[in-house]
Amino acid sequence: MNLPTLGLIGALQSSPLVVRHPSNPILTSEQVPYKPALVFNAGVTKFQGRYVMIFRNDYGQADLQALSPIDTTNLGLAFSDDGVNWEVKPEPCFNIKDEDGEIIRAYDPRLTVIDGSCYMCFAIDTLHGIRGGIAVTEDFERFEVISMSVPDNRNMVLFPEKINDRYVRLERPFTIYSREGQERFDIWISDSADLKYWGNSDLLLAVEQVPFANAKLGPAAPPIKTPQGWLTTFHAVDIDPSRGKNGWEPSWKKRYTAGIMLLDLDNPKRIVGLYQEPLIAPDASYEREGGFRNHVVFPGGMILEESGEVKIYYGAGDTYECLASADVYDLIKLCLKNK
Ligand code: BMA
Repeated sequence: MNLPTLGLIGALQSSPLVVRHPSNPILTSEQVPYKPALVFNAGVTKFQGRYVMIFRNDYGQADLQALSPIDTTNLGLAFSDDGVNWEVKPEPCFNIKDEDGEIIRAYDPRLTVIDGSCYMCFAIDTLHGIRGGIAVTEDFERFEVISMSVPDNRNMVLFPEKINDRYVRLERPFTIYSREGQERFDIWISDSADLKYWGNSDLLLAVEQVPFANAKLGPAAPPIKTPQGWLTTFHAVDIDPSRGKNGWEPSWKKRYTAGIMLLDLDNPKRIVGLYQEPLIAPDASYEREGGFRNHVVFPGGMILEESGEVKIYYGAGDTYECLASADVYDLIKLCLKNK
């Protein structure tokens, strides 16, 4: 059987059930006390009574007014009492050891609290490929790296508790040769007894199953538990060759949207429902224009509040960190809409 050819996607809009925060962007480079920076793609969770954020902070000769290279990346640390107003710590966190000079940078963190410890999944560019890592911290000063995948893999997220006595993660390997050199990347699911050795891997969601993608998918924020299932976002990418210049780069033909799906509580390899349209499409001004890469929304954190509000944190245009909210039952209804 051959995979279908995927066509152009056309105009997309966010669901009206998602409300962007009026203070967006909620974190920008101006709030960061170190290098000139792009601030985006943060992992966010609640830990020991406070909101904590680890954000990606690209820097170099970066200048929002000019087309200039971004040399490298820090992971910045910020805390908040309300999830909206953030205090950035004076120094970046997570300076990963690099005894053999292999590591280029760590980026796109995702945070999950399991049994009272905070786990961070991250992507890491190395001289020999892109790897997905998992580290654990109690204080955001010391991190212990517990697991590193083989290349190429990234966008790992952990479920917040064991399921049938196994830790579970979503991940996104990059299968270039078998996909005829195209970016046709899917979401996979694996489990582990100890968070270090991963296996029982299966395809969870293929790009052909998502009507608003024609290129690649990836896990977005770590899943949250609801009575109806694990609610989880993913990013979906479509390419349109006519897009041309679209941000700082000479040519950027991709659009990143956020989708949402519900996975079975006992068997998260089963998709209970998938909303057939994007949950968030890049339609706010700060997602569409003026950024490093325009038309990008990239969620990395999702928090379920006691009120039923779901806070969704996302990078916008690879330049800012933003926040949108929705009601948890509205999100579940979207996932179950065509059932
Ligand atoms: C992906 C990753 C993300 C980034 C996105 C859009 O491949 O690099 O960090 O936000 O592209 O540029």
